[in-house]
Amino acid sequence: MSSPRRPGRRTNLALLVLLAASFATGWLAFGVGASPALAVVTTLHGVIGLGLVVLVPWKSVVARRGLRRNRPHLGALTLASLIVASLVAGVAHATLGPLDVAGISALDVHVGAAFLVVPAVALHVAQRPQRLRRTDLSRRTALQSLGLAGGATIAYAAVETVSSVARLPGSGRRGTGSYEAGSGQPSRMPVTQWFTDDVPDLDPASYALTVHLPERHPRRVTYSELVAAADTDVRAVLDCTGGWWAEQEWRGVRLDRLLGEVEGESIVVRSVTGYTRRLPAADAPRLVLATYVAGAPLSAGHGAPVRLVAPGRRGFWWVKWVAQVSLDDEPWWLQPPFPLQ
Ligand code: HEM
Ligand code: HEM
Ligand SMILES: Nc1nc2c(c(=O)[nH]1)N[C@H]1C(S)=C(S)[C@@H](COP(=O)(O)O)O[C@H]1N2
Ligand SMILES: [Mo]
Repeated sequence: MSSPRRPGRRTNLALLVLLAASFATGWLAFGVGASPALAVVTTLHGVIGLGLVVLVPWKSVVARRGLRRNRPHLGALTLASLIVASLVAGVAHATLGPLDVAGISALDVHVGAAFLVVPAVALHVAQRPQRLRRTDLSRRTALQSLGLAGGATIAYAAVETVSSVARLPGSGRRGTGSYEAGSGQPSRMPVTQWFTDDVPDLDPASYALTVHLPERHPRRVTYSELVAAADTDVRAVLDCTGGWWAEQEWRGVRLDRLLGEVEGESIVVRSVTGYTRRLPAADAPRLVLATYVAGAPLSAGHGAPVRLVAPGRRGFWWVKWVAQVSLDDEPWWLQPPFPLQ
Protein backbone atom coordinates (compact mmCIF):
# COMPACT_ATOMS: atom_id res chain seq x y z
CA MET A 1 0.00 0.00 0.00
CA SER A 2 1.36 3.35 -0.88
CA SER A 3 0.36 6.39 1.15
CA PRO A 4 -1.04 9.43 -0.64
CA ARG A 5 1.72 11.56 -2.10
CA ARG A 6 2.45 14.67 -0.06
CA PRO A 7 4.71 17.00 -1.94
CA GLY A 8 6.67 19.18 0.45
CA ARG A 9 7.11 16.57 3.14
CA ARG A 10 10.84 16.42 2.55
CA THR A 11 11.09 20.18 2.38
CA ASN A 12 9.41 20.40 5.77
CA LEU A 13 11.68 17.76 7.25
CA ALA A 14 14.72 19.54 5.83
CA LEU A 15 13.53 22.78 7.45
CA LEU A 16 13.23 20.99 10.77
CA VAL A 17 16.76 19.60 10.52
CA LEU A 18 18.18 23.00 9.51
CA LEU A 19 16.40 24.76 12.37
CA ALA A 20 17.68 22.27 14.94
CA ALA A 21 21.22 22.53 13.52
CA SER A 22 21.11 26.35 13.45
CA PHE A 23 20.04 26.42 17.04
CA ALA A 24 22.67 23.89 18.12
CA THR A 25 25.55 25.59 16.29
CA GLY A 26 24.42 29.03 17.52
CA TRP A 27 24.70 27.98 21.16
CA LEU A 28 27.85 26.02 20.38
CA ALA A 29 29.41 29.23 19.04
CA PHE A 30 28.57 30.89 22.38
CA GLY A 31 29.75 27.97 24.45
CA VAL A 32 33.09 26.80 23.11
CA GLY A 33 35.98 29.16 23.64
CA ALA A 34 36.73 32.51 22.12
CA SER A 35 39.62 31.93 19.73
CA PRO A 36 39.48 33.13 16.13
CA ALA A 37 39.30 29.42 15.19
CA LEU A 38 35.68 29.64 16.25
CA ALA A 39 35.12 30.89 12.69
CA VAL A 40 34.66 27.20 11.82
CA VAL A 41 31.56 27.05 14.01
CA THR A 42 30.15 30.47 13.06
CA THR A 43 30.68 29.77 9.36
CA LEU A 44 28.92 26.43 9.66
CA HIS A 45 26.17 28.20 11.59
CA GLY A 46 25.78 30.82 8.86
CA VAL A 47 25.73 28.22 6.09
CA ILE A 48 23.08 26.14 7.86
CA GLY A 49 20.98 29.22 8.63
CA LEU A 50 21.09 30.37 5.00
CA GLY A 51 20.02 26.87 3.96
CA LEU A 52 16.56 27.95 5.15
CA VAL A 53 16.60 30.73 2.57
CA VAL A 54 17.56 28.26 -0.17
CA LEU A 55 14.41 26.26 0.63
CA VAL A 56 12.08 29.26 0.25
CA PRO A 57 10.92 28.39 -3.30
CA TRP A 58 9.93 24.88 -2.19
CA LYS A 59 8.41 25.93 1.10
CA SER A 60 6.32 28.64 -0.55
CA VAL A 61 4.53 25.94 -2.55
CA VAL A 62 3.73 24.11 0.69
CA ALA A 63 2.76 27.29 2.49
CA ARG A 64 0.46 28.53 -0.28
CA ARG A 65 -1.35 25.21 -0.28
CA GLY A 66 -1.61 25.31 3.52
CA LEU A 67 -2.91 28.87 3.49
CA ARG A 68 -5.77 27.85 1.20
CA ARG A 69 -7.00 25.39 3.76
CA ASN A 70 -9.62 26.32 6.29
CA ARG A 71 -7.55 26.34 9.46
CA PRO A 72 -6.05 28.99 11.76
CA HIS A 73 -2.86 30.37 10.23
CA LEU A 74 -1.76 32.72 13.02
CA GLY A 75 0.76 30.26 14.45
CA ALA A 76 2.35 29.48 11.08
CA LEU A 77 2.57 33.16 10.17
CA THR A 78 4.09 33.99 13.57
CA LEU A 79 6.67 31.29 12.97
CA ALA A 80 7.45 32.68 9.52
CA SER A 81 7.84 36.21 10.95
CA LEU A 82 10.17 35.01 13.69
CA ILE A 83 12.35 33.15 11.20
CA VAL A 84 12.52 36.17 8.90
CA ALA A 85 13.35 38.47 11.84
CA SER A 86 16.09 36.14 13.07
CA LEU A 87 17.60 35.70 9.59
CA VAL A 88 17.53 39.40 8.72
CA ALA A 89 19.02 40.37 12.08
CA GLY A 90 21.67 37.60 11.89
CA VAL A 91 22.83 38.63 8.42
CA ALA A 92 22.64 42.33 9.38
CA HIS A 93 24.88 41.69 12.38
CA ALA A 94 27.32 39.65 10.31
CA THR A 95 27.57 42.26 7.55
CA LEU A 96 26.55 45.75 8.68
CA GLY A 97 28.20 45.67 12.09
CA PRO A 98 27.07 45.97 15.69
CA LEU A 99 23.74 47.70 15.00
CA ASP A 100 21.96 49.14 17.98
CA VAL A 101 18.46 50.59 18.15
CA ALA A 102 17.39 51.89 21.56
CA GLY A 103 19.84 49.63 23.34
CA ILE A 104 18.76 46.51 21.44
CA SER A 105 21.35 45.10 19.06
CA ALA A 106 20.82 43.11 15.87
CA LEU A 107 22.40 40.16 17.64
CA ASP A 108 19.90 40.48 20.52
CA VAL A 109 17.06 40.39 17.98
CA HIS A 110 18.71 37.46 16.19
CA VAL A 111 19.10 35.30 19.29
CA GLY A 112 15.83 36.46 20.87
CA ALA A 113 13.77 35.64 17.77
CA ALA A 114 15.59 32.30 17.39
CA PHE A 115 14.68 31.54 21.00
CA LEU A 116 10.97 32.14 20.29
CA VAL A 117 11.20 29.99 17.15
CA VAL A 118 11.54 26.90 19.37
CA PRO A 119 7.99 26.90 20.83
CA ALA A 120 6.58 28.27 17.55
CA VAL A 121 8.04 25.47 15.45
CA ALA A 122 7.12 22.85 18.06
CA LEU A 123 3.48 23.95 17.83
CA HIS A 124 3.58 24.12 14.02
CA VAL A 125 4.98 20.62 13.70
CA ALA A 126 2.71 19.16 16.40
CA GLN A 127 -0.28 20.39 14.40
CA ARG A 128 1.14 19.22 11.06
CA PRO A 129 3.16 16.10 11.79
CA GLN A 130 5.29 14.70 8.99
CA ARG A 131 6.09 11.04 8.92
CA LEU A 132 9.54 9.68 8.36
CA ARG A 133 9.75 6.98 5.71
CA ARG A 134 12.33 4.32 5.08
CA THR A 135 12.96 5.85 1.66
CA ASP A 136 14.15 9.01 3.45
CA LEU A 137 17.44 7.17 3.82
CA SER A 138 17.88 6.86 0.09
CA ARG A 139 20.34 7.87 -2.55
CA ARG A 140 17.85 10.46 -3.71
CA THR A 141 17.69 12.12 -0.30
CA ALA A 142 21.47 12.09 -0.10
CA LEU A 143 21.70 13.87 -3.46
CA GLN A 144 19.01 16.38 -2.47
CA SER A 145 20.84 17.10 0.79
CA LEU A 146 24.06 17.60 -1.12
CA GLY A 147 22.29 20.03 -3.42
CA LEU A 148 20.92 21.91 -0.44
CA ALA A 149 24.37 22.04 1.19
CA GLY A 150 25.82 23.38 -2.07
CA GLY A 151 23.11 26.03 -2.38
CA ALA A 152 23.58 27.09 1.24
CA THR A 153 27.36 27.34 0.82
CA ILE A 154 26.91 29.50 -2.27
CA ALA A 155 24.45 31.73 -0.39
CA TYR A 156 26.92 32.15 2.47
CA ALA A 157 29.82 32.80 0.10
CA ALA A 158 27.70 35.40 -1.72
CA VAL A 159 26.99 37.27 1.53
CA GLU A 160 30.65 37.18 2.55
CA THR A 161 31.80 38.31 -0.90
CA VAL A 162 29.43 41.27 -1.00
CA SER A 163 30.53 42.14 2.52
CA SER A 164 34.22 42.13 1.64
CA VAL A 165 33.91 43.77 -1.81
CA ALA A 166 31.74 46.56 -0.40
CA ARG A 167 34.05 46.73 2.63
CA LEU A 168 31.14 46.40 4.99
CA PRO A 169 32.02 46.41 8.68
CA GLY A 170 31.35 42.66 8.71
CA SER A 171 34.54 42.00 6.78
CA GLY A 172 36.46 43.10 9.90
CA ARG A 173 34.62 41.02 12.46
CA ARG A 174 36.32 38.42 14.59
CA GLY A 175 35.89 34.66 14.01
CA THR A 176 33.31 34.66 16.78
CA GLY A 177 31.27 37.26 14.86
CA SER A 178 32.19 40.00 17.38
CA TYR A 179 33.27 43.58 16.60
CA GLU A 180 36.15 45.45 18.21
CA ALA A 181 35.23 48.03 20.86
CA GLY A 182 37.64 49.91 23.10
CA SER A 183 40.83 47.86 22.88
CA GLY A 184 43.55 49.49 25.00
CA GLN A 185 40.99 51.99 26.27
CA PRO A 186 38.93 50.32 28.99
CA SER A 187 36.76 53.42 29.42
CA ARG A 188 35.51 52.88 25.86
CA MET A 189 34.91 49.19 26.37
CA PRO A 190 31.22 48.35 26.96
CA VAL A 191 30.09 47.43 30.45
CA THR A 192 28.07 44.26 30.03
CA GLN A 193 26.15 42.06 32.39
CA TRP A 194 25.06 38.61 31.30
CA PHE A 195 21.39 39.09 32.14
CA THR A 196 20.19 40.74 35.28
CA ASP A 197 23.25 41.59 37.33
CA ASP A 198 23.71 45.16 38.55
CA VAL A 199 27.01 46.97 39.00
CA PRO A 200 27.68 47.07 42.76
CA ASP A 201 29.60 49.91 44.33
CA LEU A 202 32.28 48.30 46.48
CA ASP A 203 34.78 50.04 48.73
CA PRO A 204 38.25 48.51 48.24
CA ALA A 205 39.22 49.57 51.78
CA SER A 206 36.68 47.25 53.39
CA TYR A 207 36.77 44.56 50.67
CA ALA A 208 38.28 41.14 51.21
CA LEU A 209 38.36 38.07 49.01
CA THR A 210 37.56 34.73 50.64
CA VAL A 211 39.63 31.74 49.54
CA HIS A 212 38.24 28.29 50.34
CA LEU A 213 40.54 25.29 50.07
CA PRO A 214 39.44 21.75 50.96
CA GLU A 215 39.99 20.88 54.61
CA ARG A 216 41.36 24.30 55.47
CA HIS A 217 39.99 27.33 57.18
CA PRO A 218 38.76 29.98 54.78
CA ARG A 219 41.40 32.61 54.19
CA ARG A 220 40.69 36.32 53.77
CA VAL A 221 42.78 38.33 51.34
CA THR A 222 42.43 42.10 51.48
CA TYR A 223 42.47 44.40 48.46
CA SER A 224 45.92 45.75 49.30
CA GLU A 225 47.26 42.21 49.67
CA LEU A 226 45.84 41.37 46.23
CA VAL A 227 47.42 44.45 44.69
CA ALA A 228 50.76 43.59 46.33
CA ALA A 229 50.51 40.02 44.99
CA ALA A 230 49.72 41.20 41.46
CA ASP A 231 52.75 39.94 39.56
CA THR A 232 51.28 38.92 36.25
CA ASP A 233 50.51 40.96 33.15
CA VAL A 234 48.35 39.35 30.50
CA ARG A 235 47.20 40.73 27.20
CA ALA A 236 43.90 39.04 26.59
CA VAL A 237 40.78 39.44 24.50
CA LEU A 238 37.44 39.79 26.24
CA ASP A 239 34.90 38.57 23.67
CA CYS A 240 31.30 39.04 24.76
CA THR A 241 28.49 36.93 23.30
CA GLY A 242 26.73 40.28 22.93
CA GLY A 243 28.86 40.74 19.81
CA TRP A 244 31.86 42.90 20.79
CA TRP A 245 35.45 42.24 21.79
CA ALA A 246 38.35 44.21 23.26
CA GLU A 247 41.98 43.44 23.93
CA GLN A 248 43.42 44.83 27.16
CA GLU A 249 46.49 44.50 29.30
CA TRP A 250 45.33 43.06 32.61
CA ARG A 251 47.38 42.90 35.79
CA GLY A 252 46.70 40.64 38.71
CA VAL A 253 47.59 37.49 40.56
CA ARG A 254 47.61 34.08 38.93
CA LEU A 255 45.11 31.69 40.49
CA ASP A 256 47.64 28.87 40.93
CA ARG A 257 49.82 31.22 42.98
CA LEU A 258 46.93 32.56 45.00
CA LEU A 259 45.64 29.07 45.80
CA GLY A 260 49.01 27.42 46.40
CA GLU A 261 48.77 23.74 45.57
CA VAL A 262 45.80 23.31 43.30
CA GLU A 263 44.29 20.02 44.40
CA GLY A 264 40.79 19.23 43.24
CA GLU A 265 38.70 19.13 40.13
CA SER A 266 37.45 22.64 39.79
CA ILE A 267 37.65 26.22 40.91
CA VAL A 268 34.45 28.06 41.75
CA VAL A 269 34.59 31.81 41.28
CA ARG A 270 31.66 33.67 42.80
CA SER A 271 30.88 37.35 42.68
CA VAL A 272 29.53 39.63 45.38
CA THR A 273 26.25 39.55 43.45
CA GLY A 274 26.07 35.73 43.39
CA TYR A 275 27.08 35.32 39.73
CA THR A 276 29.12 32.12 39.66
CA ARG A 277 31.27 30.12 37.20
CA ARG A 278 33.09 26.84 37.76
CA LEU A 279 36.36 26.31 35.86
CA PRO A 280 38.72 23.34 35.51
CA ALA A 281 41.40 23.35 38.22
CA ALA A 282 43.99 22.63 35.53
CA ASP A 283 43.33 26.10 34.11
CA ALA A 284 44.62 27.80 37.28
CA PRO A 285 47.97 28.89 35.77
CA ARG A 286 46.14 30.66 32.94
CA LEU A 287 43.55 32.38 35.14
CA VAL A 288 44.25 35.76 36.65
CA LEU A 289 42.42 37.67 39.36
CA ALA A 290 42.94 41.15 37.99
CA THR A 291 42.96 44.38 39.96
CA TYR A 292 44.31 46.56 37.13
CA VAL A 293 43.56 47.08 33.46
CA ALA A 294 45.65 49.24 31.10
CA GLY A 295 47.72 50.41 34.06
CA ALA A 296 44.84 51.71 36.19
CA PRO A 297 42.64 50.15 38.88
CA LEU A 298 39.47 48.55 37.51
CA SER A 299 36.38 50.73 37.30
CA ALA A 300 33.22 49.59 39.08
CA GLY A 301 31.61 48.62 35.76
CA HIS A 302 34.55 46.48 34.73
CA GLY A 303 34.64 44.56 38.01
CA ALA A 304 36.30 46.59 40.79
CA PRO A 305 37.91 45.76 43.08
CA VAL A 306 38.84 42.45 41.40
CA ARG A 307 37.65 40.35 38.46
CA LEU A 308 38.56 37.10 36.79
CA VAL A 309 40.50 37.19 33.51
CA ALA A 310 40.00 33.93 31.61
CA PRO A 311 41.99 34.13 28.36
CA GLY A 312 40.48 32.07 25.54
CA ARG A 313 37.03 31.95 27.15
CA ARG A 314 33.96 33.99 26.26
CA GLY A 315 33.18 37.03 28.40
CA PHE A 316 30.59 35.32 30.57
CA TRP A 317 33.40 33.40 32.30
CA TRP A 318 35.18 36.60 33.33
CA VAL A 319 33.42 36.97 36.70
CA LYS A 320 33.42 40.56 37.94
CA TRP A 321 33.37 41.75 41.59
CA VAL A 322 34.82 38.46 42.79
CA ALA A 323 33.94 37.72 46.43
CA GLN A 324 35.03 34.11 46.74
CA VAL A 325 37.31 31.57 45.11
CA SER A 326 37.02 27.94 46.15
CA LEU A 327 38.47 24.63 45.15
CA ASP A 328 36.51 21.39 45.25
CA ASP A 329 36.16 17.92 43.78
CA GLU A 330 33.13 18.39 41.57
CA PRO A 331 33.77 18.35 37.83
CA TRP A 332 33.71 21.80 36.26
CA TRP A 333 31.10 20.81 33.66
CA LEU A 334 28.56 20.02 36.35
CA GLN A 335 26.87 23.41 35.91
CA PRO A 336 24.52 24.99 33.41
CA PRO A 337 26.53 25.69 30.21
CA PHE A 338 25.55 29.34 30.53
CA PRO A 339 24.95 31.38 33.70
CA LEU A 340 21.28 31.51 34.68
CA GLN A 341 21.40 34.93 36.26
C1 HEM B 1 11.21 27.65 8.53
C2 HEM B 1 10.23 27.12 9.23
C3 HEM B 1 8.79 27.06 8.73
C4 HEM B 1 7.98 28.07 8.33
C5 HEM B 1 8.32 29.55 8.24
C6 HEM B 1 6.70 27.47 7.97
C7 HEM B 1 5.61 28.18 7.49
C8 HEM B 1 4.43 27.60 7.07
C9 HEM B 1 3.29 28.32 6.57
C10 HEM B 1 3.19 29.83 6.51
C11 HEM B 1 2.35 27.41 6.23
C12 HEM B 1 0.96 27.69 5.65
C13 HEM B 1 -0.03 28.09 6.69
C14 HEM B 1 -0.70 26.97 7.44
O1 HEM B 1 -0.65 25.80 7.04
O2 HEM B 1 -1.34 27.25 8.46
C15 HEM B 1 2.88 26.10 6.52
C16 HEM B 1 2.24 24.93 6.29
C17 HEM B 1 2.74 23.70 6.64
N1 HEM B 1 3.93 23.43 7.26
FE1 HEM B 1 5.33 24.76 7.71
N2 HEM B 1 6.79 26.13 8.18
C18 HEM B 1 8.03 25.83 8.66
C19 HEM B 1 8.51 24.60 9.02
C20 HEM B 1 7.78 23.44 8.97
C21 HEM B 1 8.22 22.18 9.51
C22 HEM B 1 9.54 21.97 10.25
C23 HEM B 1 7.23 21.28 9.25
C24 HEM B 1 7.16 19.83 9.61
C25 HEM B 1 8.18 19.06 9.86
C26 HEM B 1 6.18 21.98 8.54
C27 HEM B 1 5.02 21.41 8.07
C28 HEM B 1 4.01 22.08 7.44
C29 HEM B 1 2.84 21.44 6.89
C30 HEM B 1 2.55 19.95 6.87
C31 HEM B 1 2.03 22.45 6.37
C32 HEM B 1 0.66 22.31 5.74
C33 HEM B 1 0.70 22.04 4.29
C34 HEM B 1 -0.72 21.76 3.80
O3 HEM B 1 -1.67 21.83 4.59
O4 HEM B 1 -0.85 21.47 2.62
N3 HEM B 1 6.55 23.29 8.40
N4 HEM B 1 4.17 26.26 7.03
C1 HEM C 1 16.58 29.74 14.18
C2 HEM C 1 17.82 29.58 14.50
C3 HEM C 1 18.93 30.36 13.86
C4 HEM C 1 19.16 30.64 12.54
C5 HEM C 1 18.32 30.24 11.35
C6 HEM C 1 20.38 31.41 12.46
C7 HEM C 1 20.95 31.89 11.30
C8 HEM C 1 22.01 32.77 11.22
C9 HEM C 1 22.51 33.41 10.02
C10 HEM C 1 21.97 33.20 8.63
C11 HEM C 1 23.55 34.20 10.38
C12 HEM C 1 24.39 35.09 9.45
C13 HEM C 1 25.63 34.39 9.05
C14 HEM C 1 26.45 35.22 8.11
O1 HEM C 1 25.90 35.81 7.17
O2 HEM C 1 27.68 35.29 8.32
C15 HEM C 1 23.72 34.06 11.80
C16 HEM C 1 24.70 34.69 12.54
C17 HEM C 1 24.91 34.49 13.89
N1 HEM C 1 24.13 33.74 14.75
FE1 HEM C 1 22.52 32.66 14.24
N2 HEM C 1 20.86 31.58 13.74
C18 HEM C 1 20.00 30.95 14.61
C19 HEM C 1 20.13 30.89 15.98
C20 HEM C 1 21.18 31.40 16.70
C21 HEM C 1 21.38 31.23 18.11
C22 HEM C 1 20.42 30.47 19.03
C23 HEM C 1 22.55 31.85 18.42
C24 HEM C 1 23.28 31.99 19.73
C25 HEM C 1 22.89 31.45 20.85
C26 HEM C 1 23.09 32.44 17.22
C27 HEM C 1 24.26 33.17 17.12
C28 HEM C 1 24.72 33.77 15.98
C29 HEM C 1 25.92 34.57 15.92
C30 HEM C 1 26.90 34.85 17.05
C31 HEM C 1 26.04 35.03 14.61
C32 HEM C 1 27.15 35.91 14.03
C33 HEM C 1 28.11 34.99 13.35
C34 HEM C 1 28.95 35.69 12.32
O3 HEM C 1 29.08 36.91 12.38
O4 HEM C 1 29.47 35.00 11.44
N3 HEM C 1 22.22 32.14 16.19
N4 HEM C 1 22.79 33.18 12.29
N1 LIG D 1 29.39 39.25 38.37
C1 LIG D 1 29.25 39.27 37.03
N2 LIG D 1 30.34 39.12 36.27
C2 LIG D 1 30.21 39.15 34.92
C3 LIG D 1 28.96 39.35 34.30
C4 LIG D 1 27.82 39.50 35.12
O1 LIG D 1 26.68 39.66 34.67
N3 LIG D 1 28.01 39.46 36.50
N4 LIG D 1 28.88 39.37 32.92
C5 LIG D 1 29.95 38.70 32.18
C6 LIG D 1 29.91 39.00 30.76
S1 LIG D 1 28.64 38.31 29.87
C7 LIG D 1 30.90 39.70 30.13
S2 LIG D 1 30.94 39.87 28.46
C8 LIG D 1 31.93 40.41 30.89
C9 LIG D 1 31.89 41.87 30.51
O2 LIG D 1 32.90 42.56 31.17
P1 LIG D 1 32.94 44.15 31.18
O3 LIG D 1 31.59 44.65 31.67
O4 LIG D 1 34.07 44.52 32.04
O5 LIG D 1 33.14 44.60 29.76
O6 LIG D 1 31.75 40.27 32.29
C10 LIG D 1 31.33 39.00 32.72
N5 LIG D 1 31.34 39.00 34.18
MO1 LIG E 1 28.94 38.87 27.68
